[in-house]
Amino acid sequence: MRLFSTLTALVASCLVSLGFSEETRPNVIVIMADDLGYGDLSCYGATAFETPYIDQLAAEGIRFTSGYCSASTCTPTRYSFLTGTYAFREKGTGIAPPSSPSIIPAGTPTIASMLQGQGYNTAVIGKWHLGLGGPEGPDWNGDLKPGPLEMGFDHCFLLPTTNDRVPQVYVQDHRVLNLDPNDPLWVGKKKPSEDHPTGITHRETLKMDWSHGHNSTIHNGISRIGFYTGGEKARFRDEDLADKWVEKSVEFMGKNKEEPFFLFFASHDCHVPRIPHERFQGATPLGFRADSIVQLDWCVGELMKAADRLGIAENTLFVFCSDNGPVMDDGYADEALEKLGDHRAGGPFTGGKYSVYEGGTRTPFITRWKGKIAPGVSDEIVATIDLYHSLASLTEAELPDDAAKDSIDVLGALLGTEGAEGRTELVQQDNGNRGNYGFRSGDWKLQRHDSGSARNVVVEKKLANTKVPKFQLFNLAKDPQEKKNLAESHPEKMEELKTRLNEIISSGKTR
Ligand code: NG6
Ligand code: CA
Repeated sequence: MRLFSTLTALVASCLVSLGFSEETRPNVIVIMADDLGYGDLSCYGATAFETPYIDQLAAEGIRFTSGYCSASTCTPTRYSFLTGTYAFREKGTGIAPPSSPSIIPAGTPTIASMLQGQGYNTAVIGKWHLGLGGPEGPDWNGDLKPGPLEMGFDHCFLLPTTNDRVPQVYVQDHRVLNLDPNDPLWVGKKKPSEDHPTGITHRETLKMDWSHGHNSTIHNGISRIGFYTGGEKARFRDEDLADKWVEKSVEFMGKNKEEPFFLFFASHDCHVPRIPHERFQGATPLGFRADSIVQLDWCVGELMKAADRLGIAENTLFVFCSDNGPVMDDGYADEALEKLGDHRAGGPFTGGKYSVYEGGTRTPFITRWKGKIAPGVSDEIVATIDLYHSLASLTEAELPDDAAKDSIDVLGALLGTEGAEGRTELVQQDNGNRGNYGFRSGDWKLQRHDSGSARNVVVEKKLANTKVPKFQLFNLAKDPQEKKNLAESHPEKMEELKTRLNEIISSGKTR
């Protein structure tokens, strides 16, 4: 009898712990697109091409109309997503150069280390662009430390910077993959020899011409930012990146299907140089930019299918987001502008990449957790920076006082819990070194342009700086395009938001 009741208790406790595991320790896959705008998916209104898999994800989950990334360039958004702290609080968090040291110091608490502490197996696969190595920068032929493994990831498989920057090699955990020690990799800022071919000296050999910058070392017929030599066997083809991210991710999911895992799937689509795999080239009438979005959609589909196949779809929370808004000509002549037609990559919003207008940071944002999240559309304000605190809340992790300084627990909004609210306010930034801010408070939006100009205000044009007043005030409910500056007609609102933004910047913390 005693044995029986002990057994019953054991079975019951197993069931409880199974329930616990499913409720509070789902697998988490964060898919971050690169330079994808609010209007770039058919579920967000695009009609010039289709994104059926992401549309399916949205239809089975929640599609947010006020989902944001923290910045309108890549490095500060990724910094804030991982650390839960606004990037403008830390110097050196702007767009990272090819040989940048690790921007996040080893041992910094991150969303990955928090989940690791909760028993998750963690991996980042895809674009990193947060620097590697100590103050001297990356030791490309040695151990690339610190990097993701020193800030909470058990495993990484990376494009070290962004693919328009050298070098075109994969980094697996601490090493450049397939590097032949007899052919060391050299990366530098200056031309290594007089006869080193560049986008300037060998322009006629390029398979895609550059339009600004991007005219240094040539690899795979494309000239890049920065110089490098060697590492021939380690180099990849741009066309194969997306396939590789999927292959490595599906492998990671399969290996870890019995334990909870956290996968940060950092796609490079649709950043320049836009070189989708041959099978996606011409998939749309819009050129390689939209073809790359179709390729991204395929990747998302492969991850969804893998989750189904592995039987983990009901125990996996998918989050789909972007790292900044759209841009057309970002340095290569890929006809993104010429073939754009009526497509509006920023959706109804003004501005895109590099800008603090809504188009710079208001981007696609989708959550799906089959059987847990009731499908729908949400107008709650949520941001990539909030995933840290929200997932800590989900997995019942304690946040150290000095970590995740600006991450707000919006778990209820992310899961669509009845009555749950998102953020009440959010700071948007551009690249961090220009000192331009957007500040959304409810339906109000303050723009503060310390630099005196706004970049790329109309995303359908070539990049340019437009002079704007230092402060502008808009009512997003009535004027989502931020066209009617209410600074003069609403001086009190203006002062209130200016004061609050100052307070947020100087207080060092909003959590
Ligand atoms: C800019 C590059 C742009 C892009 C961007 C970073 C030039 C002229 N422009 O400096 O092409 O690489 O940096 O993009 O070099 S991000 O999405 O990774 O932030
Ligand atoms: Ca980006």
